[in-house]
Amino acid sequence: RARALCAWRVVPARAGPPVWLRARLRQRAMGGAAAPRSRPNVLVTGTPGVGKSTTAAALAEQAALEYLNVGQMAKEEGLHDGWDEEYECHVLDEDRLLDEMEERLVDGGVVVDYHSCELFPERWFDLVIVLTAETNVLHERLTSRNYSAKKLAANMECEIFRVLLEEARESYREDIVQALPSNTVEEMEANVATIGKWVEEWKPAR
Ligand code: DAT
Repeated sequence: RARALCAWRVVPARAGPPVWLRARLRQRAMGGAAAPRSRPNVLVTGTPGVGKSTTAAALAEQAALEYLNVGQMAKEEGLHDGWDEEYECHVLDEDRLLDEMEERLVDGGVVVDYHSCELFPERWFDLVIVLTAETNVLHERLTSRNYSAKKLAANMECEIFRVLLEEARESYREDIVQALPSNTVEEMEANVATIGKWVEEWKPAR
């Protein structure tokens, strides 16, 4: 499967189970039940450049959620384990990252921003938003970043084949996964308003 390439990612293990299977095994070990929380956790995912950071930060402000940018957290807390030549990115220290995230997500009220979603336990999130952008829009946004031609092509392919949407549908209950277009500022504002309203109306399961 094509992969979104950004500065950070969990690189598939050369040996041993793939990322999604590691997530399932971890989930089983930690217990599969949804944790009781008074506010929802939202995951904002999608190919690099679709507008995750912009949207998630605006949503956090509007809905009074905590914003958690996974790549930034990995950088600030040194949660890395070297550099991967093939994927041109830092390799995340998956176990430490997930342990730290667990602590921050347990009480709810967090919006998480990351360009992959299969590594997180399913029970962490109440809503999974997959942002999308049209090819020409995304291409323009990504060429203004200093990505290699290879990285640019990999991310374009990832978007064209809706890899993140498929990954989200395979990793989470289908009724909590929602794809939203993010080509224009108007669309972004509408998305923030829609998700913000959903957050406001959310009630914990009894
Ligand atoms: P990501 O976090 O998915 O990598 P970003 O939030 O950094 O993406 O956005 C990439 C660039 O595109 C940035 O310059 C802001 C701009 N942008 C994001 N969402 C947009 C939208 N809906 N309309 C117009 N520009 C947008």
